[in-house]
Amino acid sequence: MKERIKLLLQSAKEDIKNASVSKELYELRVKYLGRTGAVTELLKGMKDVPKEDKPAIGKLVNDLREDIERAIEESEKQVKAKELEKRLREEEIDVTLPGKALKKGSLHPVNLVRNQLIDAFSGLGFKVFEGPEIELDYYNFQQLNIPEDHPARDMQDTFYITDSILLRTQTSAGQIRCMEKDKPPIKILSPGRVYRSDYDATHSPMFHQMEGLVVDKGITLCDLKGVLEEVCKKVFEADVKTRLRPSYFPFTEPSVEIDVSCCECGGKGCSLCKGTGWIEILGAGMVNRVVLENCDVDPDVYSGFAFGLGLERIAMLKYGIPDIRYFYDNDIRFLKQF
Ligand code: FA5
Repeated sequence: MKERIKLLLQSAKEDIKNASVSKELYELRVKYLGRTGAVTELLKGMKDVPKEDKPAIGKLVNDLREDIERAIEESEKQVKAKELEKRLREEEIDVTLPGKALKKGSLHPVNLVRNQLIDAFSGLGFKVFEGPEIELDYYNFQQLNIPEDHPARDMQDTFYITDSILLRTQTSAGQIRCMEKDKPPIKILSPGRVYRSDYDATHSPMFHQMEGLVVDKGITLCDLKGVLEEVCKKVFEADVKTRLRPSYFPFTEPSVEIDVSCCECGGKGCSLCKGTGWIEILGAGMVNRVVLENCDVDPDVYSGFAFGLGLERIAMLKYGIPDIRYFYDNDIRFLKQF
């Protein structure tokens, strides 16, 4: 037994001396001191040791265990110190190297145009007034002089939540909400998302509009033309002209479509303006007397103009984007150009 103990201590010390990483030391601890380890096996053999030798042999086995334990601990200290040193050397950080640049986002082109328009209109005294996207048929159609079964509804088919609640088709609903809340003078802009069952290169089921409404004494179509011409010059960053063409909206009378002179060719005619020199950008008109009356505003005292433009349409013109669907694809190559 004494011989076995001696040999075991020798072999353990040899093994521990050769171990160079913590993992090997852990494995040696299991090999010698674990539940099925060599020292434990030795202890099991104690039952065969003569009774009178048991105290002495028992002490030797205990000493053996303590010696191996101590040897492993000492070796562990050294190995760990070496490992730490190696890691620090390998993971050394050169603080003088340039850092990795963070990728910065940019504003979506629709938001860019929205902000530019708000900026330009704010300079003329307009305040932002936002209405809800889930809207009552009452505000989106009825109060705008579009009763049930009116043919103008066909142009703006939308997504209905119930018979009387829908996803708004136009920010014009905000006109009514604003006039219900405030009395003239009114000068507001109402930007936001609107929905229609449309889908092609220039029409999307969800898009953005910006409504403008001015109601006061003595407002005329000339005010509308002047305001829009001023804003278009700022937003298109060019000396664009505007022209009014007759149109029809149930909530304005007279109604007009507004064209700007083509910012690509300066009005000479090109592929963008389809050779006409003009590009349509919005619908507008003088607020219909019926709409003013619906909102308890006396049409014999007050008059107003309103307009509604598509933000995607303006962004497409300004940045030369050929398909509205690019706005919603979230393709980083497209978005990072703005
Ligand atoms: C209207 O929505 C009226 N509410 C505008 C208005 C306001 C007239 C106030 C008079 C007074 P219209 O349906 O033409 O009008 O839409 C206005 C603009 O929204 C269009 O010129 C176009 O730029 C944009 N637009 C319309 N449908 C879509 C669509 N499906 N996708 C993207 N843009 C669209």
